[in-house]
Amino acid sequence: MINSSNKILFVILDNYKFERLGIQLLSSIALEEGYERELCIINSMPLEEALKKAEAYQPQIVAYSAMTYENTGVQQFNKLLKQSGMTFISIFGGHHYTFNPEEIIRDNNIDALCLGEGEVAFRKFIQAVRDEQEYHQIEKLWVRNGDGVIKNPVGSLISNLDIIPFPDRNLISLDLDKDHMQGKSMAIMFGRGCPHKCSYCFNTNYNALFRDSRILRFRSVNNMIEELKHITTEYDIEIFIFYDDDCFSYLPKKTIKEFCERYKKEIKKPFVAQFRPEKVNEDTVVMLKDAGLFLSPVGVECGNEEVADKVLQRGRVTNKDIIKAFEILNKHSIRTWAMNIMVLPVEDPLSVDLETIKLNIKLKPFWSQFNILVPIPKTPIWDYLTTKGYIGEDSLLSSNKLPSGFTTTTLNFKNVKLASRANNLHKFAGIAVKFPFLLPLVRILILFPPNRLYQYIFLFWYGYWKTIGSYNQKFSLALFFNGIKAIRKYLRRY
Ligand code: B12
Ligand code: SF4
Repeated sequence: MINSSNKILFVILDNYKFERLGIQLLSSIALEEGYERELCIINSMPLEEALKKAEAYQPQIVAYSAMTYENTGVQQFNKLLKQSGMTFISIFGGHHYTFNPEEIIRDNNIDALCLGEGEVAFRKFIQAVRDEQEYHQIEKLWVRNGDGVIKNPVGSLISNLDIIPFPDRNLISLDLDKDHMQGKSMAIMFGRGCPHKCSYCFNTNYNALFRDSRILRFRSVNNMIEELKHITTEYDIEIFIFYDDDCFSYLPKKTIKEFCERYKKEIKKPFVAQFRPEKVNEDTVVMLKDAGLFLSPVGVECGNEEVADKVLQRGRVTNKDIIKAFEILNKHSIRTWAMNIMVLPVEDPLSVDLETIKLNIKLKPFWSQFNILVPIPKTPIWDYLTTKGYIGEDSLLSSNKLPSGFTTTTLNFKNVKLASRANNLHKFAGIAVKFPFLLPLVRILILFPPNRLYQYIFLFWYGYWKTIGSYNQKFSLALFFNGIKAIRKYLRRY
């Protein structure tokens, strides 16, 4: 017997001091449908306390959202809640469940899971639960039914994004002064979907799953401005961050112009937006800069064109395109943030990484971020890695450990020495781009075994740029100690 408390508990493993627009949107829908709602962030407290918090709330529905490497944690939490004798319906959603439903639904503690965008399905689901109706025949949901599972079709993507309510930004309480890494900022999205097929990204398979839908979709300028205004009246915000992978790369110029004119008049806040390098064009940059664009992350990824094309499947983008993109952005004094992937599955990852660093030096970016490749199951690169023997079929998932793009590679390289040096190089890559004269010294430092000192150097450098460096946040002792605490927690966990 399920309780009828009309309460939904949203559960995530961590929020990494960022917003999570997915559940924030679902939370708005819950409120619209007359539910009370609460959030539990499992890793923000001892497990016992998190379980007690959930039990005390007595939810009718527990809604979990997770990325692949968070799934073990939330699945385990749900199992413990079910074992405690609480009566609730559990529903899971997010990219991991979209791509792995067969494996996930084997867990009897999971009552339903959602494939793809949740807004419509979740609304129908909670309406049915509230009204004590059947909830087994809803598009996008796989629902447990006695001993069996009803697998409804995935349906299509939402074509009109303006029908989606604004995210419930009170769900995740972000202390905008202390807790937020990039100052008083909030995330927002202009659109959804990406037409590219990078091998390490979810989009290739996502787009195949929804091949009959329009992939690239945008909200109207009116709808965007309305939400931005709503945020600025409700919160003390200094910066907006567009989460979109590449919205201004694909929005028609006319729409960008209309948006910039209104943003400049009605919102007037600095903002961050990212680009695909080959899509950076000067007219657009000028309009955006005038409206408030001050920082642009751009995917550089790999300096070796052949590896970028064959292994990362970056599409038609050359080093020449990348150099041109940075020239334009630098010329207009936009802070450029080059994003790169290191320790790639090639015979000599060290040489490729050195090529990437050298390309970055040419770009003169404001700062360069380097991540070690974290492979995601059900992406093209995952298949490549298993076929070529870089990973076992489910070795990373069964290890119950979060692989990290900041520490060491999870891949098995034939030449262990080269891989270890590439791991070391990653720790100094950002510094070498900013101070190229240090590159010869770095080449010597990487010959030593990987160690904690190198790791700390990386995390301090990364932490600096992620907070004070790029976003111009004011330095404070609270921020500094918060940072140290985060680094210690991070190193303990991995
Ligand atoms: C912003 C972002 C982040 C932020 C915030 C995380 C977050 N989840 O919001 C930060 C920077 C923290 C982050 C970190 C990482 N990220 Co990230 N991130 C994104 C990004 C660009 C946008 C997420 C977003 O807000 N989307 C918009 C919202 C509306 O969509 P959504 O969250 O998917 O939610 C919808 C549905 O999935 C569904 N849904 C979601 N939850 C639920 C729950 C229920 C109950 C239901 C019914 C439905 C449902 O309904 C929602 C509304 O339609 C996505 C790519 C993308 N375009 O989605 C990658 C993405 C989620 N990240 C990804 C990865 C891999 C990572 C990292 C592991 C990267 C790394 N190498 O370190 C780290 C993980 C953290 C860590 N361990 O360090 C992958 C996840 C793939 C997977 N299989 O899980 C994605 C898909 C990108 C990719 N490379 O393919 N990320
Ligand atoms: S361009 Fe970005 S979002 Fe698009 S497929 Fe490549 S990595 Fe994914």
